[in-house]
Amino acid sequence: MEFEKTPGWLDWYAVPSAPTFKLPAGAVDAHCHVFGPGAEFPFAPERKYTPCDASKAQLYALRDHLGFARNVVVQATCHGADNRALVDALLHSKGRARGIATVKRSISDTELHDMHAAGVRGVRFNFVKRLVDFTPRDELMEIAARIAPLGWHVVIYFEAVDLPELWDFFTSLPTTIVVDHMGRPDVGKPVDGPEFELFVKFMRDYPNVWSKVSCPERLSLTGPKALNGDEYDKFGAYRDVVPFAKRIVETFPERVLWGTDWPHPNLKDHMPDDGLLVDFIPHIAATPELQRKLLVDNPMRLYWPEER
Ligand code: 0GY
Repeated sequence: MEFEKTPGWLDWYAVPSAPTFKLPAGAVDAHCHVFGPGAEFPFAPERKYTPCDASKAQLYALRDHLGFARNVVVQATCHGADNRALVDALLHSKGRARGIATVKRSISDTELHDMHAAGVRGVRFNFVKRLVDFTPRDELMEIAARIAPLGWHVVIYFEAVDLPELWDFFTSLPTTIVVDHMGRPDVGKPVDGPEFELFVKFMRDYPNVWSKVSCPERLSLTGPKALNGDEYDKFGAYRDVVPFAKRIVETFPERVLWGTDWPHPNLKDHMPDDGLLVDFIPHIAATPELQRKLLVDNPMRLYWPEER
């Protein structure tokens, strides 16, 4: 099937720089996606955007280029609850990728077990209104109860302003919870202001809550430009996100994950250089110990516990 990209779509960056920061051995890119290819794995009819293709081979080439050892591939909303592209990527990873799926309550136990065998370890509940239609809470709770016995967890994606309304639902989930991109803080607000404090309280009061400290390119208001105005300067990019991510890494070092978010869906003003994103890591995890927890120990504990 031929698909036409959403007008204004930004394609992923084909020639990322080699990072200056050397990732620790065994590092995991714990948030990335595959898109199609659409001709092989058609995008879902209910999708809110149509992306460019981004195949498993291209994802694994990026993994090797940047120096990662493993990936956690997260079902993108453009594939709805059709997890075939995700499962195919996992099955061709030689055990070096795990997955987060999107499922409906109609999923059978056999399908869940087949996905587990392929490497799926969780489901994603998405509350970002521009990406998905509303799913009733009772359906999500039923899914959470079905996946809990498999040892899976729930990944949640929401925006900071919606946390108060979602609080009761999130805090009643029975599994480990992984929050995408720190719950999308508004980094124009103070890092110790009420909005981000509520997110910190969420992690502090609920030890089953983890966070990805990813996506500076999505959260930043100052963008990739350095203070001196140089585009893609390795020392100035996305500086307004640093205090937020650093605070989470330093307060909850055992419960943080990091990912590239390749191929970066729905960015509007620039496409990041993935090498530059890797060079951002030491700004938010300043010591080798914090870096090892963020990039190796934590994702291994969650996604490959049998190998530790
Ligand atoms: C991300 C962010 C976005 C999109 C999706 O599944 C998706 O479509 O997650 C977004 O548009 O903010 O983490 O990939």
